[in-house]
Amino acid sequence: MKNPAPAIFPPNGIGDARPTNQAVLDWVHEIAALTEPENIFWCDGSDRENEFLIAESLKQNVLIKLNQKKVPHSYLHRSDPNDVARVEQFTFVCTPTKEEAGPTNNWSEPKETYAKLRALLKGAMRGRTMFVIPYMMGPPDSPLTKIGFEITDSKYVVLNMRIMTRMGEIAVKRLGNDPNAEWNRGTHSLLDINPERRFICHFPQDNTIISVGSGYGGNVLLSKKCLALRIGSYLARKQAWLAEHMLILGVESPEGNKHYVAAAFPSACGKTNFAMLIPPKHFEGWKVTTVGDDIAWMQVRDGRLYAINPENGYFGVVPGTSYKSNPNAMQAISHDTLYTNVALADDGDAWWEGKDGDPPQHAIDWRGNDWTPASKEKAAHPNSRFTTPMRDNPALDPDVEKGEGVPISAIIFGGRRSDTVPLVYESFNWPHGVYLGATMASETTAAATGAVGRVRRDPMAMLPFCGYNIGDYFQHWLDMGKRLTNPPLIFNVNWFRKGVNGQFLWPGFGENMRVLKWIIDRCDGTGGALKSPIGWLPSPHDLDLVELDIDHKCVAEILGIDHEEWQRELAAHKEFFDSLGGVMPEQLLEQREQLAARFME
Ligand code: GTP
Ligand code: SPV
Ligand code: MN
Repeated sequence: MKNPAPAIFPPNGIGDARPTNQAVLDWVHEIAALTEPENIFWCDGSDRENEFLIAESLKQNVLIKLNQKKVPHSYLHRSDPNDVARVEQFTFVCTPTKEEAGPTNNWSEPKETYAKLRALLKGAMRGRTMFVIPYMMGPPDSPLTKIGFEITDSKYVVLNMRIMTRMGEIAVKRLGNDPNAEWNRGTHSLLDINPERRFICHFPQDNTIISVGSGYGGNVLLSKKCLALRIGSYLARKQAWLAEHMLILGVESPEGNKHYVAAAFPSACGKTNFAMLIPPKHFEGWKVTTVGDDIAWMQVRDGRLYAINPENGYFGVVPGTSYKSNPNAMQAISHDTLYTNVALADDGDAWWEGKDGDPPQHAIDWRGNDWTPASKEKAAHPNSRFTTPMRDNPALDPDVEKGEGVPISAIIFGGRRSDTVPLVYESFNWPHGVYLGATMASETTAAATGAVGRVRRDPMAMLPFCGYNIGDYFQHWLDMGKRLTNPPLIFNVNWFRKGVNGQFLWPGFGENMRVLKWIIDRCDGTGGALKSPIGWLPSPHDLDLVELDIDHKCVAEILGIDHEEWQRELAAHKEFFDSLGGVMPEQLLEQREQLAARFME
């Protein structure tokens, strides 16, 4: 391969962490020859580089400076109004056969897709700078840690990747010079931010991602959903581990008894909030710590499941975040934070629906228009986000850098369900727990484009993120269970059940500690429960509800199972399994039969 034609930029020594691995260099040169950028910027992730890129972004209106007294080192980015969430309908898994992608993924043929994307990328970076971002997913000394390179023509992507991943020299070093080393190649170009030319394509067999036409979050921070989940899940099956859409938290009793739990909730269904939970006053001395808020990579060691958080920062939902709902997040995002699509108050502060205090009398909304409390439109987009380093979370777990990960005592599945699904219940065993995950459903949210509030099956919260055939994924979960001599217990939770008046029955947020406590008690063998057709259910006295202002009727209602609703639920499980065709593991079909039979007892 010849040297790339484009100049190195900037010339003053910033941004020159050049990869040393020839395979990476060859690939970068190939993409440069295709996209024809004016400059190549080899990102090193240094402070100096970051300051330079922020200054450039301010000049070019990619960022708006927030009031530095109120939110030091923090900036606002407004994405194109047509580009504010993940686009599941334009997300593709490009395996050689359609069967490998399976019934839940959009599939397109790899060769044709490469050709189509190459045509779109041809000359796409003319007159622009091409950034090469080396990044590492996972702590430096973990066997699960992966290396990726993202090529992008977006400064906003570089600034975000620096927060979300371990970026720069550290990744280049870890990869080394072995031409056969495993690393992910990610190419991103904004093109013209046209929804008709927006494609997020994954080539699992090639460990390759190509994303074009978007500048938003999960579409373009290729480390996150694309590598850590879609490509990650594909590699995980091959390499016998798990890549999951899960938070990881630690919970420690006043006596120092500590457990870790991992929880899969769909997008915008409470992972970040649960991971940063502050126990209510009644639980004085209890401590909840965060390992991760979105993604867990898990491996089997000595018959136990161990989890790492591959990320380095949080890309979290802003609306609803307040000192009341999530004080840890509020502290973390009070400085050194990139805000995307929130409102800009006249005093230069960021504002969003659900923030503490009164709304400003006037603000500029996420689209850049005037806004007042009388406006019909929201000031912040419902999927507006913060990007903030995990280091700034006051509740960060001390073992977040531990290479072997943290041992998982419980796995929790949960969706956003107005009805049917009780506050919490426990599976009878691992295969039954896998069934709970496989049949999870949730009301859709603003995290993806499309209708909001529609109940859909979202197995293990991975519907949009599983990089291969979902039937094989379920089988992989069942197989992993066989290797666990000391498996985590598996639970299902629902913070979002509503009463007849349409209000949430459960206060949620910090009060979820009460549910977490029961889960821990079950792990320790001390929690009480009743056997029900759907699993082990706490009765009201099994939950610690002291000092909780809640109606006894509400508690009974939220812990109850309605047989008519569950007949509909069972039918929905069948319908979902049927829609997957022949890929369903026999064992899960049997689980459904057994569940139906238990309702007949
Ligand atoms: P992604 O980053 O999209 O994967 O989302 P997430 O699962 O981390 O969701 P997050 O914690 O950001 O919560 C999303 C929304 O759910 C916010 O609007 C929260 O206010 C709301 N939410 C979170 N926890 C609770 C809860 O316990 N009860 C209720 N009622 N709402 C909650
Ligand atoms: C999600 O949608 O689950 C997210 C946000 O965590 S994004 O990175 O945009 O996918
Ligand atoms: Mn997520």
